[in-house]
This record gives sequence, C-alpha cells and structure tokens, in this order.
Amino acid sequence: MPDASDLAPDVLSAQRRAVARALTAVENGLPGADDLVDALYPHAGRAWRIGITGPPGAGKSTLTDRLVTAFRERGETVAVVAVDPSSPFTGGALLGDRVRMDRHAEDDGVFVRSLAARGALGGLSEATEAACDVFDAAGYDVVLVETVGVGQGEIDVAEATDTTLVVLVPESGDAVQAMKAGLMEVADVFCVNKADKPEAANLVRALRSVLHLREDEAPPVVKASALGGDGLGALVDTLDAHRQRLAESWAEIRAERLRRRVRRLVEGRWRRDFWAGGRADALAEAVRELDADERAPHTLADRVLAGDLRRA
Ligand SMILES: Nc1nc2c(ncn2[C@@H]2O[C@H](COP(=O)(O)OP(=O)(O)OP(=O)(O)O)[C@@H](O)[C@H]2O)c(=O)[nH]1
Ligand SMILES: [Mg+2]
Repeated sequence: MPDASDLAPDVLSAQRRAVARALTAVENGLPGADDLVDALYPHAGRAWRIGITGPPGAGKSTLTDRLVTAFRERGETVAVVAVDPSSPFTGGALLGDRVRMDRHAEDDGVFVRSLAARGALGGLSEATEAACDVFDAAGYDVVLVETVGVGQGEIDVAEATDTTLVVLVPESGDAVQAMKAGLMEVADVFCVNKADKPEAANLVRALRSVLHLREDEAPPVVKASALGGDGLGALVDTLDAHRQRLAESWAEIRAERLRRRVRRLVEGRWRRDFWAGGRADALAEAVRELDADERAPHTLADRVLAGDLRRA
C-alpha cells in the first residue's frame, strides 16, 4: 500500500482525488497519515473553521447548505465535513442520507465529505482537526463541520473549530437540552432556526436569559429560517463578526489549540503504549484469579503502575 504522506504535494495543489484520499487516510489512521498531517500543517492556518451543532432535526444540514451558498456567492471556496460522533459503525451509510448537498455537486469550489473517526489516535477531535488541516492546506477558505448526533462529540468538534454555531429549534426542552450537553459553554453564536414557527420568539427570550448565566460575554442569538432563507444575512454577519474578533488573537488561538492537540496525542499514544507491553492481559488475568478479599481497585492500580502485574 502506498504511504499516505506521498499525497501531500497533490493535496497542496488542491487535486480533488488527493484530497479525498488524504481524508480517508486520516479518518482511518492509515500508514503515513501522521506524516501527511505534519507535512500539511505548516500550510494550514488560513481557513475559517465553523462547527455547526445542535439537536437532531434542528436544521443543521439545511442551514449548512444555505451557508455554503452564501460563502460561494462572495467567492469563497467551501468544504463541508459531516462528523458522526455517535457510532463507528453507521457512519458512512447514515451520513449519506443526512447530508443533502446535491445542489453544490457540480461546483468545483465545494467539497462535501462525511467523517467517522474510526482509527485516528486522539479520537474525534484529532480526526476533525486533521480533516480541517487537509482542506485548509488544499486552499479552501471556509470549512463547515456539521455534527450529527448528540453527546460529547459536539464538544470535541467545538474544540477543533474556530467558531461554534449552535442551532436550536422552538420545540420543547431545547434550551435545557443544550445546557445539559455543555453546548451553552462552547457556543460562539446561537441560531434559533425554524423562525417561521410561532414559538421561536419564546425560545430566543429563554435562551437570552439563560445565557446571562455565562461568566463571559453572552453570545449573540440570531433568529433564522433555513428553509425559507429569512435571517440568513444576519446570521452570516454575526458569524463574520466572530471571525473578525478571532483575527485579533489568531496567533494565540492557534498556539493554544496546537498545545491541546499535542497533549491529546501524547495521552493517546501513552495510553496505547502503556497497555500494550502485556499489561492489559496481565491485569485481566489477575482480576480473574483474585480472591474476593483481594479485589481492591486502588491497590490493583498501584500494582499495575508499579509494574507488579506486568506479564513476563
Ligand atoms: N419549518 C421549517 N422547517 C425547517 C427549517 N429548516 C429545516 N427544516 C426542516 O427540518 C427538517 C430537518 O432538517 P435538517 O437540515 O435535515 O436537520 P439536521 O439538523 O441536519 O438533522 P440531522 O442531521 O438528522 O440531525 C427537514 O425536514 C427540513 O426541511 C426551517 O427553517 N423551518
Ligand atoms: Mg444533518
């Protein structure tokens, strides 16, 4: 099998096939994927990475499609990554149905791709960042990352993007649900979608009052209807304003993200290497053979760390 890092020059010259293969490599942790990311990273850093998240059916895909059109109209190229944090098994099949970007299929300035973190060390954040690096190095101006499903995955994606757009809809419990998922903390901009529905105004009010509980400045809340297109201009302006604010501290943001990313990679590798070396098997064996009065979790942890349980 050819080494994935060979793809770097063709990714840098924005060849679509190379970009597609590079994404497959980073998604699955294929041989050479790490070197590929390292080769591309110095050429990345220009693209604006926007995470789009929110409960199922909120209209994220519809909105993403609208944003693609808006960015294309002003001449920016756009990549779309649909991330499925929920399942390593259903990724491809499900995402195919859930990402409807047919209207951009003929447009060379748009690249749509789904992503399930199957093999990347460092999990979903790393897979997402690596995918963004690929698109960024290939010269895409904007990378939209739509998260499918709910849970920790949304927070991982927020870590990997510059601007986090949280989409909510005027259906019961949304504001509360967002609070639970930790979305309130990571959101840079809120979009109350389906504003054509009468309850939208109530949700905007409820959100604003909840957001005042945040310690930092409350993020803006924009009402829109992705389906009809109302409010899209205001949403793009609000996103642009956040991008503008980021620009003031771009270098620090990037440095901080790199720091976190390297820590994640170190921890991932450390964990893998630690449990390799026979420790995982030795622990399993010890646990099987222990008498009831020896089943002591902290003592066992001490023994694992002391190398006491390491298999010869
Ligand atoms: N009334 C109304 N319906 C909308 C609006 N935006 C999206 N929808 C509808 O809501 C449904 C879900 O939209 P999607 O864009 O697929 O939502 P999603 O958040 O991407 O859904 P998942 O990816 O499955 O979580 C579709 O039937 C859309 O047509 C809107 O502004 N108003
Ligand atoms: Mg969707």
